Amino acid sequence: MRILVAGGAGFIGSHFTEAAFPAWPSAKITVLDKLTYAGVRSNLDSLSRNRRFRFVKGSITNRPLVKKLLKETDLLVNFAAETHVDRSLLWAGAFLETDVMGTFNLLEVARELRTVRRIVLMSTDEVYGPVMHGEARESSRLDPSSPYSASKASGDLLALAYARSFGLPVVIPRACNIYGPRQFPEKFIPLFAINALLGRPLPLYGDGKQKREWMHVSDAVRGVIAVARRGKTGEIYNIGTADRRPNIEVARRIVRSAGAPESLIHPVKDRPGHDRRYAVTASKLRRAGWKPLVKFPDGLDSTVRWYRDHPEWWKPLLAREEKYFRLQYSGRRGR
Ligand code: NAD
Ligand code: TDX
Repeated sequence: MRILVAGGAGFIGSHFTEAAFPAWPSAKITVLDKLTYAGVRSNLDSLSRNRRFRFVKGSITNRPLVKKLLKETDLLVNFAAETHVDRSLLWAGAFLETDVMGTFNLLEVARELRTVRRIVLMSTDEVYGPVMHGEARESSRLDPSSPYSASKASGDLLALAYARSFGLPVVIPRACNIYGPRQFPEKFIPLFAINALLGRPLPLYGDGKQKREWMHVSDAVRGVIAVARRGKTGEIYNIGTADRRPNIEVARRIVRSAGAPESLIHPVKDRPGHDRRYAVTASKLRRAGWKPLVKFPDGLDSTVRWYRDHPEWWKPLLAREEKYFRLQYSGRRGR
């Protein structure tokens, strides 16, 4: 068994890669990652002595490189993507480049070679757009709001077309919001945890009543492994917890967990096109034997603790991305 994990130096990809070694005990695992601002090579340090592991720096858009790697791959799992909604509102081009054209490149090479036995393309519940009532099913209408979610929806549609037209063995997990250690500090939970620990303001967008469905990264990884093993070709599998909470509640829990005062929570100007609510039903994957195990309050506390105990991980990233944070937040005070 040979596995290629694209985007394996990022948040979910690095947790998936660590879990893949015990899940596929004799597999050789290669990570392909471009190491964009979001890729952190040290996320894979625990594997550096593992003889079944190899790291290749490169892009999923690089046709010859992808061809070389896919020739020796049985299972492809793609996490490589531009992933932050706020950045997609500033610079959409990179999202089309990787999330659409990168996905197209993986599909084209796999179609040409015909040797990859399973292709797992990680996707998101954001492709359904705001779900004001009830829950999105895999068959629900796509209604993306941001350039990020539109790019992910485009990648999904291409992949489904390649499964139908060419019989490519594609499966698509669509996950709700994921949190846990090593998430890049631009995202809500790590950003708020770090700011609370530093005694800095927590920039809550709009009225803070937007709801997100939260899942610990360990449950997400088990979900992706279940889809890789038991998913049917050409099918989508929602991965979710049904645990939905307004952002303001999550912000309050974070400050409490960090031992900071609630007065640090600062309402700021809203995100344009901000989806009010996400909700998915994961009953299809539950029927295949998966269920989430981590309760949100426990997962959140342990995540805040991880950020408190690992400033050496996030401090250099904050410093390197200072320009982004200034651009994103400096003109936002008050809502
Ligand atoms: P991340 O931003 O932490 O990591 C993305 C990784 O992809 C980085 O290591 C980056 O260097 C790499 N990458 C980017 N462009 C690349 C390219 N062209 N070629 C090779 N590597 C490239 O993201 P994440 O949160 O781990 O998300 C991983 C996947 O899961 C994405 O597809 C995302 O859409 C999806 N997803 C994320 C969440 C979430 O809440 N974080 C929820 C649902 C789905
Ligand atoms: O500073 C902030 N203030 C704030 O109020 C940030 C960064 C976010 N928020 C709000 C916006 C959202 O309602 O918190 C919520 C979560 O925001 P993000 O962490 O940016 O996540 P979201 O936009 O929901 O998208 C995430 O989940 C689905 C990931 O970033 C995507 O990669 C994934 O596909």
